[in-house]
Amino acid sequence: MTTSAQTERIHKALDTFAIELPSWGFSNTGTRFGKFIQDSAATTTEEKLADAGQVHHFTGCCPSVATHVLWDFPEGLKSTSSVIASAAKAGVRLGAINPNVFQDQIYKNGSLGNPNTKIRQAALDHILESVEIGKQTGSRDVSLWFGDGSSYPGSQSIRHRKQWFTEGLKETHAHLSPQQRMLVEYKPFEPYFYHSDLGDWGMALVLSRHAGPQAKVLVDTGHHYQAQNIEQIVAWLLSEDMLGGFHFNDRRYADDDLTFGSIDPYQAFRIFNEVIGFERETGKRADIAYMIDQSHNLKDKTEEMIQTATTAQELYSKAVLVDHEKLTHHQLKGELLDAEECLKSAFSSDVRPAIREWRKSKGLAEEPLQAFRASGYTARAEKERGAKNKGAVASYA
Ligand code: PSV
Ligand code: MN
Repeated sequence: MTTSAQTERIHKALDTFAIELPSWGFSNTGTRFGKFIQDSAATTTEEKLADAGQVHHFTGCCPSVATHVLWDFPEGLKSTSSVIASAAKAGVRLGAINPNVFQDQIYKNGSLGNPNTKIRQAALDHILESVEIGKQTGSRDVSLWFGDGSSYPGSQSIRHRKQWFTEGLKETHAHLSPQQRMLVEYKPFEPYFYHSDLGDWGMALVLSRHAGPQAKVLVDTGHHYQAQNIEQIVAWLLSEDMLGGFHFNDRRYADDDLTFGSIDPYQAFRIFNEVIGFERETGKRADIAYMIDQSHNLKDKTEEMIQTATTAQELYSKAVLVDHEKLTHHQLKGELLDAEECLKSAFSSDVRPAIREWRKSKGLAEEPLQAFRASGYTARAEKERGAKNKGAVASYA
């Protein structure tokens, strides 16, 4: 149990803690070996937003949804008003807009890093259309991930591609409204396996700085090598005012898209601890978009998002309990063991009763997952969408 002062601290923190859902986490997706179809999975953008609305309805902490332009705005800018209407109907707003410059056939050798000028231009046109979509949806962030890279040494000029990326991202920045930001995401490998143009946070940082002041780095927790210290990257980006957002998920081998906090919850806690420590020390709120980037093939999708959002609330609440004054004192005195224990005691606190109380005070169910299950939503979705999803299997086979 937490003390009443601790409970109060958690409640205050939860009042402002929001985490964005990915639209792509609600439809049937798979691995390159196949898909396991769920009858209740969303089959349209409207259904994806409706499911996201359920997650927000039961957790109270997921008011916005990130979309992927190619998957959610099939007619680009022309689709905007209908997607906005579907979001409003579902009780959520549209969050980060994600252009897709990795899927079309033309992108075999990359997008903004492609040696072919025309393909670079096609990628830029799509990104600029996404910027315009963002203006219409009132989304603050255009979230950029590039699959660009190469799989064979010598097959591409790493330096030329860096230059082309610099130019493309500068041009993108020039089209942002003063309210917009562009978030630049990095990933060490996949879909290419020799070099990735934006392979790590240093590359994303350099390119963001060249692009302009509204460009910030996005840290996807799954996009690191096995032993990398992610909280250190977070601390450095924060101190440079260059951290724009997170894509939360967990990983064991590569970019596994496992449930956030399911493999290494202590790491997720340490990441939150860096953010909260920074905020307390500077007295200002870190301007960060917390987003989930997971797409589950095995667990029920809506249930899984509820599980992820509530896990994030728990890990964030634990980090809120770190006594930073005490921690700094131990650090300055060189009291290593006490400093470490200070972190560990916050991590091992049971924050669940305090979170349940917070939910009660907001008129939410104390156990969102149970309440969602009891609502019968999944059974209704199975009935309404089952045939469409089964049809998709037939066409897939
Ligand atoms: C790429 O692995 C990534 O993390 C990017 O954020 C994409 O937008 C997302 O996954 C979905 O493909
Ligand atoms: Mn991501």
